Amino acid sequence: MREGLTARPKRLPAWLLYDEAGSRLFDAITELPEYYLTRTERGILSAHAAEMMAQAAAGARLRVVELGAGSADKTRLLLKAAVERQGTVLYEPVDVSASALEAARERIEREIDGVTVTPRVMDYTHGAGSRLHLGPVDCRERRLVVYIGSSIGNFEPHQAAKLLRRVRAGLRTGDGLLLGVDLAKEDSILLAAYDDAAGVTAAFNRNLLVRLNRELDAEFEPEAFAHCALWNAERSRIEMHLRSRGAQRVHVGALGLTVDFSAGESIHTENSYKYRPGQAEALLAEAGFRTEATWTDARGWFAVCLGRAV
Ligand code: AVI
Repeated sequence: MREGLTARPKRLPAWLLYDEAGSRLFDAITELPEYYLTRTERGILSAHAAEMMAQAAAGARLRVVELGAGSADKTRLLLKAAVERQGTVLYEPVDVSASALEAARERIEREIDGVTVTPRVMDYTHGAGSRLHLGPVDCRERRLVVYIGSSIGNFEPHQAAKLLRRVRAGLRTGDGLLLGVDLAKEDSILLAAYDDAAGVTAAFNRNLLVRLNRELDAEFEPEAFAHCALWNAERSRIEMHLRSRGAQRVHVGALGLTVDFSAGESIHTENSYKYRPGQAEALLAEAGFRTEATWTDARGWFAVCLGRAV
């Protein structure tokens, strides 16, 4: 935090957005009319789940791992398709939140017969080592890692490549990766999705300051910062910032730090990369996956790619 608040321009890591209140606000974002991502991806999964599972299985039994599973809402479509194909399926959701995993386990086992859930509490983004430890797998099974929701878009391109290489290193040749990416599109659609009329995304962004006040004894006045979403066309990303409405000085007690803001100065809080045609496939190739299929919606706003570990 000290590094980010004393940097020029100022920045804070996006993971800070997801405390309990932030996670609730993010869930609310996924339901907003402007936030097309969740419903578009759900539409793609719902239309193609059976085909996705058949292609990923390639004649074997599948075991499904999900990174950043959260409530695993959309994944249920895939699990249902897997159960229809092979009768039963083992589902291994990975998330940092034990409570979210437990809720997902309870709901999935109650609602879908044939799914056994074995949750893993793990921070897959910061794990030590060069490979993701996914545990042993039956030699007659193939693993399918599901990484959907455009979460990969919140990583810088080099970090995204590194993460997928770690995933690949944890898999065997022939295993699969199902990756959901948001695609570049008209600015007005992107900007509305990250600056909604009801102000939910603004509250989500400002909640980061509320968290710093609580956890680091900081004295931010959240309303003294404006939520700002920008489209950076050159880098193909939406940026979220908190822009100081005026000149102000903020004390951060736990750091013994005083931070000065000039009017209009901002803290960069998140990037959300939007992929151009062929970029997701290139990222997969760089990480050791051959793209076998890419499914999109009719408007071409979102894509789900199936990569095969080679
Ligand atoms: C979690 N992630 C995919 C969201 C996104 O769209 O980049 C986070 C988010 N930030 C603002 N709105 C949603």
